[in-house]
Amino acid sequence: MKISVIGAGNVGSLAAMRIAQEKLGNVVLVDVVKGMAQGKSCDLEDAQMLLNVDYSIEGTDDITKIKSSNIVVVTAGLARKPGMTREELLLKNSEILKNICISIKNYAPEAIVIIVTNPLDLMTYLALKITGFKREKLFGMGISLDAARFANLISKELKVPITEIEACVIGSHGEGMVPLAEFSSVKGTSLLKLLNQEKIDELFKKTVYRGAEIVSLLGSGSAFFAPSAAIAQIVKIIAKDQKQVIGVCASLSGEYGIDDICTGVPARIGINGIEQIIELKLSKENNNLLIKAVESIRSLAKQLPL
Ligand code: A3D
Repeated sequence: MKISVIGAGNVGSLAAMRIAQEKLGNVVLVDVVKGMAQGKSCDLEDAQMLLNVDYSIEGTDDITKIKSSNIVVVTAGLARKPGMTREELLLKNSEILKNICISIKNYAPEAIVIIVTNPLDLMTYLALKITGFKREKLFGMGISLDAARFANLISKELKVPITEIEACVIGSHGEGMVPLAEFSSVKGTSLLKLLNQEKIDELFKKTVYRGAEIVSLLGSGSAFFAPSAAIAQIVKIIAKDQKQVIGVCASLSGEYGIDDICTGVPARIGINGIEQIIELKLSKENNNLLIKAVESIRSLAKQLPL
């Protein structure tokens, strides 16, 4: 299996490392900056003996090397600066993504594409429109990271191992995300039975602003350890055809009463990409929050260079 990662910055290079070390396929790491992807790939190759793992990784500044990839992950673009919202990245990253999508269409037309560049819901929508790929084959990573952040906060609050937690988040990868207490649980017991509403609301808020908290602590750049782990998880589900249900940013066609917009929903993923979008039975309140998030994505989508 050939897996290309476009963008060899913090998220892309760590994702490439995780994918290579898990032996999910032969990795090609691409960056527009001359020497960067090559340098990082040489460094990653050198780690093989120390880790006692054999893997294949090649770095390049030539995007045509993504030719015939089975999976392409797009992490190219600017990251958020302190105080900057993901939406402010919209115009700059739209231009970067547009050119990359044209290359993917030309050189890797059969690939399953995972978009990571922010603002995620809008970049996934733009990539679908530019490539013309089916929604099954092109979707975004974002909401599974948000669920992992929610799980971490639940684990710390209840002092239970993270492995006992199911956490569910839908909606936009941004301030319009909707953490769902009724679909989150510890060892099968609903979060609603374990925490009062005030505590749950506090965890929701912390989850929504977790990315911004990390951006402000780092001082420059945004999170990369958990995002790269979330990318590697999705790549693994596809490469191993695990048919696992996970949150992804997908184009909706009537599900949840929403049409022609991308946002985070649970989906069953396998070797061919999205196999099924799962429609959760949402409370009226959460349904309204989802619709509100989608309206905001739809209004920003008007600014996309389409
Ligand atoms: P950073 O470390 O700046 O890396 C971005 C890389 O993209 C740089 O090395 C650039 O040289 C490269 N690049 C720019 N244009 C091109 C191009 N045309 N072709 C190839 N490479 C190019 O940022 P990062 O790795 O921290 O973040 C990358 C993107 O992912 C940003 O848009 C972040 O906002 C986003 N991100 C999303 C999530 C989600 O959960 C969705 C999480 C973390 C970061």
